[in-house]
Amino acid sequence: MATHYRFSFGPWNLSEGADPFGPPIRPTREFGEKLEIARKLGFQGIQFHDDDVIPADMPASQMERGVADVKKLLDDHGLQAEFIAPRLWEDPRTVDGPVTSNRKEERQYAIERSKRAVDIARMIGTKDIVWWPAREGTYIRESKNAQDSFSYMLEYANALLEYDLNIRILGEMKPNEPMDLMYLPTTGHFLALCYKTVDPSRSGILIESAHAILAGLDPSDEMAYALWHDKLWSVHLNDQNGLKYDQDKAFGTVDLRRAFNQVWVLERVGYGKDGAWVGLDVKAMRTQPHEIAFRHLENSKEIFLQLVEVCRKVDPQEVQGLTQARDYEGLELLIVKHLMGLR
Ligand code: 3MF
Ligand code: MG
Repeated sequence: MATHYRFSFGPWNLSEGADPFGPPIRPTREFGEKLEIARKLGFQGIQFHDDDVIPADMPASQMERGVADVKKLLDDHGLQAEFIAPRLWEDPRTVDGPVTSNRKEERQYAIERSKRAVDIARMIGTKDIVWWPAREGTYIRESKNAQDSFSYMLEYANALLEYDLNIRILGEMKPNEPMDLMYLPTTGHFLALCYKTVDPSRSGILIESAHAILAGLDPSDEMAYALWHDKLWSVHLNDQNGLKYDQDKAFGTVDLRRAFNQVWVLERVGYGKDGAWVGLDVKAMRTQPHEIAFRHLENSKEIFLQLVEVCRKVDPQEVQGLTQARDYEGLELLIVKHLMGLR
């Protein structure tokens, strides 16, 4: 199918299947093998954490060479780097949420590590820095001053925006996990922060479907709201079965109608025609055999493209007629029939 959409995923989406209750169950794939899978499945981009590119402790003198090696591998596979996301949740210095930590030296670590991620982004050829503030929140409310925390988050964003005038920051908000309660838990919260930064024009949003669902919100409305602000700069499409742990299920596999609504919003504004990516953030089931532990990616992409087809088949005049007659029951049946392949 002819499409302008460009797709990406992160190397963590081809994982060994470990979960909090069990060890890895599949062998680790070499990075090159992951790129080969991306190419074969028709993806155009790879999302990176900073240390997916080079180790966090690689000396500065070796960085350029290290990043160039990865860039060459990407080029060889016809792939681009979509974004770099500083991994601010594994190092012991990040335990209290480095950006909002009560310790100054840890807040400093967050900024230094993220400036280095900006350097990596420049070297690998992307302007986009994704900030998932994984541990920026609290286990108990009394442990931090919330207002101070918001100021630290603003200072962090400003430090990066000022460090390199070409980069954009994309906030990827999530209401909980790993923290009990996270600061700036939704798109709307981060949007408000965007307008307070030193450069709102370079401060925007990446929306992950499951994160919106975990916040009890509808991902398509969240996307529409960010689009209305001209700030939906990327997405992490996936699905989520209720208010449980973050599941990262293949797109459209839990609630097809909800997935359709997201595609409908994106398709109707021509999302992606300016180069914005359709990013996936999906996890293979732990039961999936190694040799075919990429079908969650393949399927998510296929389901997205099929839903684009469904959107294009829905007759706008029929929708308009039903809307004008306020026959929303009729409109609902029309959409459901399309989703059942009966139209
Ligand atoms: C967590 C996530 C993360 C981010 C990634 C890039 C591990 O729920 O979605 O995936 O997407 O860190 O920001
Ligand atoms: Mg994500």
